[in-house]
Amino acid sequence: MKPSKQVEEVLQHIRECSPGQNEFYQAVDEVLFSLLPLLNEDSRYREYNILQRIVVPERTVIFKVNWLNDKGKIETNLGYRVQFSSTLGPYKGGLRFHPSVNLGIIKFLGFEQIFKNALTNLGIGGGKGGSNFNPKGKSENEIMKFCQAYMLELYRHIGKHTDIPAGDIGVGAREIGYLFGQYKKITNEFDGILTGKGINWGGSKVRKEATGYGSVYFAENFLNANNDSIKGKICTVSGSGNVAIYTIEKLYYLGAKPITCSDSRGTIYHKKGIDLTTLKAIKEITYQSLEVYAKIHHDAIYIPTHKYPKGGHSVWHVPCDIAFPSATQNELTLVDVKALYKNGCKLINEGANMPTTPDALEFIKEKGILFSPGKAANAGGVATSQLEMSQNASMQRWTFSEVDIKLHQIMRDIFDTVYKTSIEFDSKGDLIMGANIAGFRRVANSMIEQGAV
Ligand code: NDP
Ligand code: 2IT
Repeated sequence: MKPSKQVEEVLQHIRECSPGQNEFYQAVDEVLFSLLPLLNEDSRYREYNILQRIVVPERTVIFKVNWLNDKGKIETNLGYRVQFSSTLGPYKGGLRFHPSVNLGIIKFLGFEQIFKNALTNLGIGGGKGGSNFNPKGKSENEIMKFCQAYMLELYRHIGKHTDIPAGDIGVGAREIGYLFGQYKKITNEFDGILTGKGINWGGSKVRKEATGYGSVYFAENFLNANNDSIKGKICTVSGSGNVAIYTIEKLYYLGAKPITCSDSRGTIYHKKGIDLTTLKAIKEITYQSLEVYAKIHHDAIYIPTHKYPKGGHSVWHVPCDIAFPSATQNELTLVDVKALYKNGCKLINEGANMPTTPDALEFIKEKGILFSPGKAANAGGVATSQLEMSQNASMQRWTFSEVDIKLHQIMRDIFDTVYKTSIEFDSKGDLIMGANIAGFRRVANSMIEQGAV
């Protein structure tokens, strides 16, 4: 059977077996189609049925989470952990707490995580989890209660050699703290079963900053390969969470000017540059809306979502040299990318997971805009999680600069691997193909070596 036919069969099959999982189909479609040059060249992947096998998670856990709200009422949410692939190491990937979470979203994230983790060249498999719990508007006590109830079930599925969750949307240092405390209470063991832990109790320096810093390091490598650099660039960033904040911080360190950020209610455009101290205070300490930013900085413009262009997001309509989508999936649409192109944007560097819609990706390829896929550009977070595991296992504590130097090197190596792979398959500069093939090849070859398990 021709590889293209086989790919189509697998895509058809996942639609029949797992109905309604649109984000999962989107992630799988992108990966499998971009593997065609490799599949045409090497028949082993077909002989060993790798495609059919790799799209099925090794284990999917779905559980009920009952917790007591401040009024003493029991609330119920769904909890998930999808343990997708343990081929390269224990399952590794974040937890997302957001009302939009469903099985299809967790599966898309877990699927992407397999290849991202493979690209780091470290020993980590792929997994993802979370809940449809909405942290917005909840008290500190309710968040703690929810985290404890969630861990009361999750604890039996994780372990330092089995599965090591971390943060993602809605799960930051605070939630990791409550989750860890509960795990320790249940098991009576102080174990490195989560990453993103507090610095005083087993966390690693730079883990908080790692995804954002790593994303900027990746962009710098890509620009350098094109005889350019970050210095002096005007940058638009979406989101205002963990990834966005530390992308903005590193952009300033490297002499660029980040002029936007956004949240689920609106966008801030601050022409003279985003004030990082205000942003951190609003998003890391008081957990407020970005509207507050514009009340503090009168020269900043706040655009609420109801004023966004039809089918698009205002953040991408501000002229820039580089765009850093760093909020969520499908946040950069065809309408948006057309505006970026018209305004002369040179590079789109994905900090979030799958932020670009498929039609926007087509347009990007057609126009030859430089593009860094998330599974390569945002891999600095999970890579630094592995550095945290490594410190926990060896009972060491590395300094900020020791970890940062390692992160910097890992991002360079990922870029080199992805870039060289794109050249190997005659698509110089198509880093989507480079990332998917390089990640897949490492996992698939290892699957063949490990036999039918
Ligand atoms: P945070 O929860 O810290 O921040 C998320 C940001 O995105 C917030 O500003 C949030 O706004 C906004 N956002 C979330 N969902 C939506 C939505 N549906 N519509 C509009 N805005 C939205 O998450 P992170 O910064 O950790 O994650 C951001 C992205 O990066 C995600 O795609 C995540 O999967 C990815 N990622 C994260 C890594 C990490 O280490 N944390 C590693 C690699 C990738 P609001 O506060 O209003 O909800
Ligand atoms: O998407 C991701 O890579 C993350 N949310 C981080 C995962 C991790 O285990 O650090």
